[in-house]
Amino acid sequence: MSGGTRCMVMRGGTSKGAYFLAGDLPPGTRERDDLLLRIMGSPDPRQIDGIGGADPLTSKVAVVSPSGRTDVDVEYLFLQLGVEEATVSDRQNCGNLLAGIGPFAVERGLVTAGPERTSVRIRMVNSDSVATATFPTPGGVVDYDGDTAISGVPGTAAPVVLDFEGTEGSACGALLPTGNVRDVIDGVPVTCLDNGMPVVVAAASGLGLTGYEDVAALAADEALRERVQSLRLQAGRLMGLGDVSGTSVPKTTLVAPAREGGAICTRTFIPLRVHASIGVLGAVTTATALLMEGAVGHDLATLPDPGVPMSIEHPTGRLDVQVELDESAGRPAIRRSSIVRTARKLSDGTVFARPGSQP
Ligand code: NQM
Repeated sequence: MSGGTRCMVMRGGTSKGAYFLAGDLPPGTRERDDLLLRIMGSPDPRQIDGIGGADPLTSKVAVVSPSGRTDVDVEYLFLQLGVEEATVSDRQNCGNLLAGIGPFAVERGLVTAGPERTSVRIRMVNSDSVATATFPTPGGVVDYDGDTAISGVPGTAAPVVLDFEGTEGSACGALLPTGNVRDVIDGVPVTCLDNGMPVVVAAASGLGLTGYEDVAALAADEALRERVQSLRLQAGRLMGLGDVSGTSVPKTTLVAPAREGGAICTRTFIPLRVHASIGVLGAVTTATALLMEGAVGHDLATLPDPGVPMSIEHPTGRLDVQVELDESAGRPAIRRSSIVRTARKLSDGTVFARPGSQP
């Protein structure tokens, strides 16, 4: 057995992942990805011989390094590992694992904590955009405890405030990558948007659904899965992403009028598995669509007053996001996006990968 690899396991928002310093991993991408797959236990539906949790939301890796840029503290590369497939993708970002990056950077000594709270400027390598994470560090030590609750996580924890910059066109190069506010694919009106995550927004009714179905019912609907796949394959081309059959983006979010007092009700496919809630940047992108005149969902949403967070309902609760859109110049532009998450250190130590000779 090898000497193992230094690794911290953290819950970031409603996801869980393995956090590494880049310097603790092999420098070559092939060797790094091979090691990470063996550490997580992929490919295997149960990831039984690794530390992955047999779900895309718990088969995630964050690779963190000091930044050479003067306006940024650390670089964060997100890697989505397949569960049943031996895939490692850097084509999407993860706003949930992002919540753990600031605390991890302090824990590993990359950033010196302030006496009460610390703000860490993080370059999200996948999208070449920046997020500032602010979290409590009383006495210069990360405090994970607090009274902020987020849907999908039991109990409460310390808030991590995430402010995004430059998320427009994160993977597609433009906020409206097809050039249109609305397109029609397979007869279904959609809005294809990228404000941190490429997302295809469609009305649930456009697919013959109410939008309030539970996750199990949606997951069991084979015909729906095929329709979602057809939508995203065509949308992927229109969005300039090429053939997206083997990638985790774009996501598809189905929207319906809110029924719990929020702005909208959502059901999201990542890319075909039904999300238990909704991703952070996926929610930021969906909220952006709702604000846009003419976009799918705009007429279905109950929009809050400017400056008030928008509450996105999902299968296990709500996610509140703040997006400010500027449509004054004719072309929509993002003024600000932010969100509050929590994170928690679950373990810190050495992880041992299964030997490399196995498939
Ligand atoms: O959208 C799931 C998640 C995510 C990604 C996904 C995410 C985001 O819930 O920023 O956080 O969309 O694959 O962690």
